[in-house]
Amino acid sequence: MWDYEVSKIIVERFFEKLNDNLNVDVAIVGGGPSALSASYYLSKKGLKVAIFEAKNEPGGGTWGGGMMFNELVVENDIKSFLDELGMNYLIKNNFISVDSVHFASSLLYNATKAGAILFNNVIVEDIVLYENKVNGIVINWAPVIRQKLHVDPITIMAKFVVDGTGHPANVVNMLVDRGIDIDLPIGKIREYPMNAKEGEKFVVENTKEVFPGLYVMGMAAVSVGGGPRMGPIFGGMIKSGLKVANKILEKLSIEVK
Ligand code: 48H
Repeated sequence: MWDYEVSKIIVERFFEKLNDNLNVDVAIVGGGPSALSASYYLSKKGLKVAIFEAKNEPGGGTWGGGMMFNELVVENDIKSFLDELGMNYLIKNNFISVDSVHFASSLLYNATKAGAILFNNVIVEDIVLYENKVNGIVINWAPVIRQKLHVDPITIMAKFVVDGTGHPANVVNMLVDRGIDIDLPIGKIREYPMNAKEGEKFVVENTKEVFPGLYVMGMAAVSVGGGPRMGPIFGGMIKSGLKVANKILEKLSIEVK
């Protein structure tokens, strides 16, 4: 009875994965490029990492390159990271050009190959807060949220939660909306107009713990810090993900590169 066996394998394996990830070291919200580079590195260092992505297709804003020209640019100084991940690319003066579909799929392959578990079609709708520290996330199926079904969520406990939700900084917003005191340098969540060079620097500088137990990376770090956007250059996203990973490893006194 193949039909029975196929369904049984899927159901059993999915619930094994879910059960195994109800309490993780790091819960990463969003499956964009910063999330995938952070997850790759943290998993490689032996941490239990789960990524929660609202869409069916993880990868965030990488797939479409710039204006659907499916090529993107990173800075020369992350060449060794691309090499480590086995990516193909072309060097163009100070920049590196990478096929955006190849970039997205390489990040996804390497993060999951290193051991990170990715739950797609799952929306993080809230955080778990104990004694002024973020201790986990609250999840539900994306269709439940989109269809506005009255179905309660479940929780994932985590030592560290990382907001990798991109431009809207959705996780940080969950604190701000409640009026919970959080360090916002310009008093609100807002990104500024395009300035690629400044934006690339800003995103890395503003990758940090913004509230006990909660870190920001990628475009969420730009919006929370109040910095400029940078368009289809993605080196800063990778560096931001790696910086968050290093910050978490430092907190756990695990040796970093
Ligand atoms: C689950 C969620 C939730 C939620 C959102 O936007 P992303 O690609 O994230 P980054 O920051 O790693 O990369 C940003 C980059 O793609 C980009 O947009 C750049 C460089 N822009 C520059 C510019 O000038 O425009 O991915 C975030 C992911 C998405 O896939 C969302 O679906 C997901 O997070 N997400 N997942 N629960 N509550 N909110």
